[in-house]
Amino acid sequence: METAGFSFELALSGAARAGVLNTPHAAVETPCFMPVGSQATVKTLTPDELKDLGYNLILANNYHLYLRPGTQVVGSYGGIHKFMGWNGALLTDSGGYQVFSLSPLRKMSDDGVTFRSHIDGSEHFFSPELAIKYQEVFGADIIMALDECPPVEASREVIEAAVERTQAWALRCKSARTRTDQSLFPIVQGGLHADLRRRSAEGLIEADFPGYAIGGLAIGESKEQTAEITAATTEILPIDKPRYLMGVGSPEDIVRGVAAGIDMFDSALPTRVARNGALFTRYGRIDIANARYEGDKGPIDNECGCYACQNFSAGYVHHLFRAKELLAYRLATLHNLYFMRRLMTDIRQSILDERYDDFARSFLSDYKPTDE
Ligand code: PRF
Ligand code: ZN
Repeated sequence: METAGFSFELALSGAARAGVLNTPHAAVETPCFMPVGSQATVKTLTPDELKDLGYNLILANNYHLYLRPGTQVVGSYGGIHKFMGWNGALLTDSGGYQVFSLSPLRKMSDDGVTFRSHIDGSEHFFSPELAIKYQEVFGADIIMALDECPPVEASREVIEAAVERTQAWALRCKSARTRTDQSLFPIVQGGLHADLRRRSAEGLIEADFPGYAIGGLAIGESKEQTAEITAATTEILPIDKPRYLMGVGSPEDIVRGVAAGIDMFDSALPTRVARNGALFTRYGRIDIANARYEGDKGPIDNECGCYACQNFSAGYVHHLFRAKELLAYRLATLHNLYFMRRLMTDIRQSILDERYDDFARSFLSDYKPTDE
């Protein structure tokens, strides 16, 4: 099925790629980072603030919104866009991964997955068909196939079975579609096994989708393993379709992911760590709650143009965190999302200027990662 209003144009493509992802609600410059708004809100910010930061594609989640407020409720508003007052582009994750990471109990079969709500313990069932049905009600521009994401340390047999099931489910998701204005991306699984990644990718490519996601990474393996498997997978994926690395990530992981040919990223990390007082700078994260910022008259980051850095001192933001004032979380989120947006703009420009290798080398030598 062709998707109305959707196309991907590559402006420049070596290993690292710069392009534009056209969706019904926005033309998105890639590589892009998508802020996470699982509950139909990017925590602490309004849609206007996200737009002002330069974002026009954000993520929401089928699992969370199906459980609360419920598919019917969101549907009664006409979908997530209208429900949350967001007129940019939207992507919903299918919920496969959240069932694994959040549900206290689940039972997988070829039919689908039975799970318990992490909110009230009630029992629910997702099949590939239902995951599509709910995502069609939610109305995102890009929707994801239901997948099985086993733990990275699972046996080869378990991961191989997940690859087969994820493949079968992707085909069922494709057949279950009734809307023509949403693009469906399937998800490559296969753990850390290069041959299973290849089998997964080749099977999905055979079925021809408008874009491909890489799942099952950034779930506890080393950063070297993430980079290696990502590169081994993008090598197989078609050049002219967008590639989305799910749940990545940190600034340094994104810089490496772009080098491996990734176009789209999402992660709750920048917004989550912001609410813990961890603020990004070119040299790594600072902990604004640290005593050293008490009374500091300078900005959080003197290279930053964000609202927080332009209007407040580091010492004031430190005080807000110490006092657990709500403005602390807003200012920190504004700062980290500004940083991510700026990072993606710099990445894209350096690809267009054909100097991405230099950019990545210089960024990675300045930026001191924090473990998390
Ligand atoms: N599958 C889905 N969503 C995801 C993942 C996955 O494997 C990951 C793994 N990093 C993040 N989000 N459906
Ligand atoms: Zn700032």
